[in-house]
Amino acid sequence: MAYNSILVETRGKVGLVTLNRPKAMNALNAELLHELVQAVLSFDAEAGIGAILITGNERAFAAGADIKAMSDATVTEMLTGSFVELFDGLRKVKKPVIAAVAGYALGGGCELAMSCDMIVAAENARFGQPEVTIGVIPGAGGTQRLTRAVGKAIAMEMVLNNRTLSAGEALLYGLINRVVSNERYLDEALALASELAERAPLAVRLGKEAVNKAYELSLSEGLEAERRLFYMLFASQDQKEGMQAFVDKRKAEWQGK
Ligand code: DAK
Repeated sequence: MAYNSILVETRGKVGLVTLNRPKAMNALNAELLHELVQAVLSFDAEAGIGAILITGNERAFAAGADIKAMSDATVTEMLTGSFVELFDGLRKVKKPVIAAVAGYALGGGCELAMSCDMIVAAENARFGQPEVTIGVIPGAGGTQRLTRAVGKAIAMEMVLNNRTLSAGEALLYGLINRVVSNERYLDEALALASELAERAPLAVRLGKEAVNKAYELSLSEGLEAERRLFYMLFASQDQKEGMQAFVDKRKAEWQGK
């Protein structure tokens, strides 16, 4: 499959998608988003792939939706456009998705990173929701995912007053998983993704589903959902293999069944 605005490759069991509009700071236009979602979903369907990594370049993960493409849009065009549906496409992904962020992750770029399951950031990463500076608010999950991640106080400052977070602040406030040097962030994210790709696939998949339930459900509903997913794993060969391997003091061999 040929793409214009992204680069796609596999590294072992990791599917790597690189946003590739460097001259526009990887601004998310319809083509890029469409290609991104298509590539991620096809990695999700590929048997040999266990985890997916999304990255940008050293200057920008993504500086948001493409303002130039959006500036003259009417409300009807925004309402009927595919931006949010494409974004929502990422929610269908069953395998773990990691964002490796260097430079700017602003607006839709920050929302894209937050749509991933984990974020590895370079020291130079900057996270922000600057929409207020162009007369709008976040529209792809920024006010919701950010508030759940960093809490109301910091989210209010970011959304209402364009406060940006350094990588260190983002780590402190719980937005990201780790901060790595600018030279090593991609390698580190790849190592994390490779580690995930070697784990029991069904347990990883249901673990992701269970954690995501915590966003949607009350505590008792979430606990109920978790329990059902937990029981379900006892129907898998991997549960038998994992526990037997522990008893035998050997490394488990996962089948994903
Ligand atoms: N869109 C289009 N082009 C962009 C861009 C963007 N978001 N960000 C940067 N660029 C372009 C610049 O225009 C410039 O292009 P040329 O002038 O060279 O042609 C090139 O990238 C380099 O940028 P700068 O010259 O500005 O570089 P600097 O290092 O000086 O500054 C910067 C980098 C990232 C701080 C700055 O470019 C900047 O502030 N960019 C805009 C950041 C921003 O405001 N982001 C939020 C966008 S709004 C929706 C839901 C959600 C959304 C949309 C729809 N629906 C529900 C339908 C999301 C909205 C957003 O994300």
